Amino acid sequence: MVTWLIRGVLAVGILVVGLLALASRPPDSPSPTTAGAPPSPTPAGLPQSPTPAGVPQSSMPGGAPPSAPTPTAEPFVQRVVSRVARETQAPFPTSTPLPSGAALVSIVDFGYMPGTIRVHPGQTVVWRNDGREEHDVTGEDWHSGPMEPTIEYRQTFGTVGTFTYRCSIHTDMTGIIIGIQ
Ligand SMILES: [Cu+2]
Repeated sequence: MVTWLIRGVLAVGILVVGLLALASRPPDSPSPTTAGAPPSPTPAGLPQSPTPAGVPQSSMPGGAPPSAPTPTAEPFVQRVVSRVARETQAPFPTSTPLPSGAALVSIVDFGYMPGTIRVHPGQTVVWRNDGREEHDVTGEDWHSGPMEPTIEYRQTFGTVGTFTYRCSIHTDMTGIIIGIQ
């Protein structure tokens, strides 16, 4: 009899513990487990709106962090671009050498071909108007004067340096002479 009593007490105790556990769980689990409809309004209304709103707002003032990564990315891109520019500097377009050793720049409508050439000190550059329009070659202190089609103009660069020129008739026509040793 005593054994049955003990077993009964244990069984009742287990039942009570189980019931207590079930009773304590409902408040927590009912929302996700029991009914999806009723629980959702409560958790969604309380935690979602107040909490997310509160967190973003507090972090929004910290809008500084987002802006910080941007300046970091820009220098990186510039570094890559500068490296590309450095590597492409070597194969500058070269002009067609004339039998005389002069460098030929063809003037077309509306540009100089090639737009950038390298010459050595003392080398003569010949511009020839291969276009149908009138052009000229205007440097810093030298000027070809108006050049009708087929007309040529010569200029010798005796020093190392970069010399830019343009067409005074069509000012967006520009060219560069680079004197190298
Ligand atoms: Cu022109």
